[in-house]
Amino acid sequence: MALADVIEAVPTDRSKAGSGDIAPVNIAVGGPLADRRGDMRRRFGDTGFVKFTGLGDPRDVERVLGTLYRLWMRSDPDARPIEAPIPWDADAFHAALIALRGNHPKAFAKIYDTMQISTALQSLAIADPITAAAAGVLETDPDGVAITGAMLRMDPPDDRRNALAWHQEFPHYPLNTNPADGCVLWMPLQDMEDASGAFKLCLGSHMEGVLDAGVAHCDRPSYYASEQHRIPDWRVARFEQTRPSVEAGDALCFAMTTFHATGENVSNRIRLTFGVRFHRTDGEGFSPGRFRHEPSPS
Ligand SMILES: O=C(O)CCC(=O)C(=O)O
Repeated sequence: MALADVIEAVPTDRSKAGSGDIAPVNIAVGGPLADRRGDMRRRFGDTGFVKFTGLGDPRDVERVLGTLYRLWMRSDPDARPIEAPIPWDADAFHAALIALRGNHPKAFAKIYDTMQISTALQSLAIADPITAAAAGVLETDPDGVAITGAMLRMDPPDDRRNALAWHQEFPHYPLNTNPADGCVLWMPLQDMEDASGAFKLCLGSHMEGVLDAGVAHCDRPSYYASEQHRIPDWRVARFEQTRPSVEAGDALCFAMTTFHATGENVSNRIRLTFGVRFHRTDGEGFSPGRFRHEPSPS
């Protein structure tokens, strides 16, 4: 089944739309997806997400942060060893990364890009408890899932360039034509409270189906900015929002259709979060596809 078959052009109530909203907003509610709403509710409940406490092994998390520190030492012309029991947890390390991003954006981007494909990050993504948790939510076994987009986000304070606006995950990773056959596992690498940019979700929004606004309206102004598939404010406003409290190593597993967004980081530290997408490989219309290499700026 092709992507176009998943996104059905069903007229929707646009009475709440404000001026400036993007034009066509359709939602997959009928046809083949109607049969899949049962999968969606059974796997993601009424809220659209499941919380796991203490899922990430602290040693795996340390390995990711240690790799980040090591890359910084190697890449920042101003780097000096940080004298602290855990250097990558020191405010001075966060301050140095924030300064590097401002003074040497290409060096920062290369650290960021390297982290994404580092063995430390990839190992975290396929760590047994994480794979088992996601496979369990998707009602299969760990060998019945594949991953895409294992990612470390590094969001500096007050960053609006990379903060993700309200979106669904489906348009970024449309591998399963049944969106209930995929999920996102998101985990902060530090304790996360409102000031440090708690994760935002819209309760129950996963039952909306796939919004074609998200698929059609991609926005990525530069290499340094995140790709955005924004959901219009009027549609977000129809849902109650939540910001689950999470500590380092806790995880949220949510549906590919759940509306979610980056919280505002008003702390003085970089917001370090991990995410990975899981896909059932046995579903109808599963399309793994191939991913292209886009060179880092030099
Ligand atoms: O952690 C975040 O800021 C948001 C991550 C996210 O929305 C995503 O990976 O889709």
